[in-house]
Amino acid sequence: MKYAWLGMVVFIMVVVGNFQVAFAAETNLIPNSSVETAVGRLPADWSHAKKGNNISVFTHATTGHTGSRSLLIKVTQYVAGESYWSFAPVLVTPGSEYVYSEYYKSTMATKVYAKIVRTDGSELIVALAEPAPANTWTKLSATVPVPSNARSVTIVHAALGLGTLQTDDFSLVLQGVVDPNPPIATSTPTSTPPVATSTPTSTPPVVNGNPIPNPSVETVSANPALPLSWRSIKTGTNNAKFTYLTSGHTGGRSLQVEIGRYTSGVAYYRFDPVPVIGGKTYDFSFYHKSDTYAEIDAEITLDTGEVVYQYLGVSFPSSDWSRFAARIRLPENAKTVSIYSLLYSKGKLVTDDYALTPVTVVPLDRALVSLTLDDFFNSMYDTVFPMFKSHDFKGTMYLTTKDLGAPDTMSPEKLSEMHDYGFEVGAHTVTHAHLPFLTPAQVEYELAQSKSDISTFAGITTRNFATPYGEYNDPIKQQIGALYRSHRSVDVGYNTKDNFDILNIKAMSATNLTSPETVLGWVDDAIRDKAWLVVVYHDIVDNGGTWTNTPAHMQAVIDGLASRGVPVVSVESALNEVVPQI
Ligand SMILES: [Ca+2]
Ligand SMILES: [Zn+2]
Repeated sequence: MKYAWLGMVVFIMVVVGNFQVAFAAETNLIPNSSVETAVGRLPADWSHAKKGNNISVFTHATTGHTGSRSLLIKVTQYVAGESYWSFAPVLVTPGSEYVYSEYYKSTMATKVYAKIVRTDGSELIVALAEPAPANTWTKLSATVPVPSNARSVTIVHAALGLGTLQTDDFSLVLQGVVDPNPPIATSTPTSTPPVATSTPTSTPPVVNGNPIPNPSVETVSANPALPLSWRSIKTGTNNAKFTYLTSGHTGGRSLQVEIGRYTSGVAYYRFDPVPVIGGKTYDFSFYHKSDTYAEIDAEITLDTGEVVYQYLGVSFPSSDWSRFAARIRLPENAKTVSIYSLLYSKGKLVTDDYALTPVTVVPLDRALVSLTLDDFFNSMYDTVFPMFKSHDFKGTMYLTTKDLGAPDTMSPEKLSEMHDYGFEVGAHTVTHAHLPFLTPAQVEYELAQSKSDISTFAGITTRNFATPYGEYNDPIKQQIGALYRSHRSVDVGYNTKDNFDILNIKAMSATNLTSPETVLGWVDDAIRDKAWLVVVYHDIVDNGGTWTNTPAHMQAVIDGLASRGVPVVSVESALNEVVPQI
């Protein structure tokens, strides 16, 4: 739903010289190469994989470059890692060279590499390309050097950020047999630097331990249209306008990016990269006013000179100043970082008061886990309740109240039975609205009416709230705070003493691709760090969509929690334990 692509891509070219073309066999080795053949919900001979902290949805799509099927990856939350489809590895001629090609469309940074398994079973990764995003079917070709000890190969086109990647019509054809003593493959990184409208002349001093230069943009550079140590950047086709405003969140200056016509690309201000400590966790924040979404990304330069990007989240529209905050764990060999908020649609974004500070995680007295269930489903009573009861676990349901009392849904008696047992009932608006787009009065209605709906329906008083889609801003947080004890967002993370915000409880969201092992991995992280883990679930059914999990998944998570002996409590109970520690 929300994504952008990065205009700057570092291309790595693997060059192998001096090969000798022996045979030009035309056989395409890739099985089911146009992915037209399906086995159930999956393409025959293909599998998908997800690594790292992201939520990726894999689909055997019913449109294609040719034929009527293709492979689709949609990344809906991204912190780190990659996701990809790959064909079952094929045997290759050792000491040879193949040509790989495919058609793709993508809206995010991606990379293509060969995974070669050697005769001794070890694996070799060969980078092939970092193709630019493309909104129409685009052909990609790369040469795949196959060493003399190779046995099999598969090719991976990996999604590396928020957005979609669609691929089709794959081909892998033997090109020739390489000279038995080829020169060593060389990697030549060549970067395309963004176009800067000016180059700042000197670096202002560090303010209060915050390494971001000129963080409140009060110091003007030699170019009066830009603050010292900042640049404005625009990529793609749009009419982004950059304005160095003479008003601010603090002081008298701030930065405005405005796009009136938008086809593609991004627009943003960025501060000159600052030195950081590799492997360290930092908190990043800034203040913004905006009428649309902006994506926050970190650009990290490693000691190898390589540049990597990390997604930090989305800032939601806010007519008043609102604070965006995110936590970032840097790679071990990170050297410098710059972080920016990308405008990637029509709209206006004003920012000010940037801060980056090293984090020391301060543990709670003990780990806690809260399983929360959003929206309103019969499975809450029919499926989840018995599982919780068998281990005396308690949880929290955040109900969207327009569905309360609909035919064939949970009765007031059943809801009361869960509540009497200790299942917390929280609110989740009346209509599941995108709150940042509503007027304060409309927000007030969604907050207050859902509370009174639950009271009317089952006589239950709600104390805690979760925003639909996790969309909020500071004024909405204040409105929530006036009516509720807490707000659960879907900002990714765990809750510890150092980052605890009762009006922004961080959470980990489960989709139908989240395995019980992944959830229990989050639990183990929370136990290790003595953190409060909040997991977001929706409907618990078999054969559901993205935002569902199976009863078997839930049972495995419950069993895993029971065997770990970690307390599984409602949000309200967790707050009762955590708040006095803060
Ligand atoms: Ca300022
Ligand atoms: Zn919801």
